Amino acid sequence: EKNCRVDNFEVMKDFNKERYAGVWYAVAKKDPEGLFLLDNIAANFKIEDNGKTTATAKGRVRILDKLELCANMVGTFIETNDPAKYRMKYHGALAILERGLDDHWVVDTDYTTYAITYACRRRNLDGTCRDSYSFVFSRDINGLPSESQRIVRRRQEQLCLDRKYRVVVHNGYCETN
Ligand code: AZE
Repeated sequence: EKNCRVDNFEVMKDFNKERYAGVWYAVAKKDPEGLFLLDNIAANFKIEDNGKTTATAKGRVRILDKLELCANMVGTFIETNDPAKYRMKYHGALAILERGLDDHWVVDTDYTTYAITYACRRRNLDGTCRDSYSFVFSRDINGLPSESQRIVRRRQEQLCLDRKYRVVVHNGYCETN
């Protein structure tokens, strides 16, 4: 029987943050409740000289009901006992943008092609997730090869999020806005 308790979700074994660094393009996402990055989402992970991970992320957002812009977000990563499970503090370069503290779990990656990340913001009393988001990242803005898609599909099922993802469009919006 399927176990959808968040504490039982498997994450990347022997996660290597150095190999994970660099640019990742979101090619699919499962949205949380409320405001979120819409499309044209790219993240750049860096390991600072002190060993701490930071990331910048861009993405199109709609705020104040009708204002569309490209959000420049900054995240700092707090390590936990599990190297693949971070707490991510984030904020927007503009004060009107969101800020918050989310989980950032690297569920699986081969470092060179694909990655899948997961964040549960609110849990139900039975330990399942009430409000989550998840990204499928690709090193290639044009998407994932079918071998990686197969792996990602299996991980999405293990996160109890199968069929909850939408494709993330890249049309250059955040290169120019
Ligand atoms: C992530 C990649 C690593 C850095 C960051 C990420 C998350 C960003 C958000 C942004 C939300 C913005 C909103 C603006 C109105 C995981 C993509 C910072 C969650 C809703």
